[in-house]
Amino acid sequence: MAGLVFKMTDKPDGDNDQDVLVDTRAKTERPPLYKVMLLNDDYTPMEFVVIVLERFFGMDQTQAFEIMLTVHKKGLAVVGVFSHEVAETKVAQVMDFARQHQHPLQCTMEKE
Ligand code: TYC
Repeated sequence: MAGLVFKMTDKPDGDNDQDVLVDTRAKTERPPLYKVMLLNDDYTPMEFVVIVLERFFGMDQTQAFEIMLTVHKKGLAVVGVFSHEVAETKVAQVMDFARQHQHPLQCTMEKE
């Protein structure tokens, strides 16, 4: 990484007035991450939410029950943090599964 480098424009007279500052530092930005959240509602059965957390978020039954209860009591909980593409897939999978079973469960994503 050379840092900031001055580069002279190809002027025959070589005057400095039009020199250009070129930033050659390596970019270290990581892609943004997205929180996937489940929202509480009054109708989706607790057992269904536990299944969702096991099936789509790789939780064991103890973890899944705990997070389900957090959503039930607090209104929502973050159930995972993913790249944009993976987060979108998780949200779509949960929403499809809920729709198939006619439950109003809502799953959303938000930039971290
Ligand atoms: N509140 C629901 C009930 O009492 C359970 C529930 C938990 C629903 C979490 C949605 O994301 C949810 N049956």
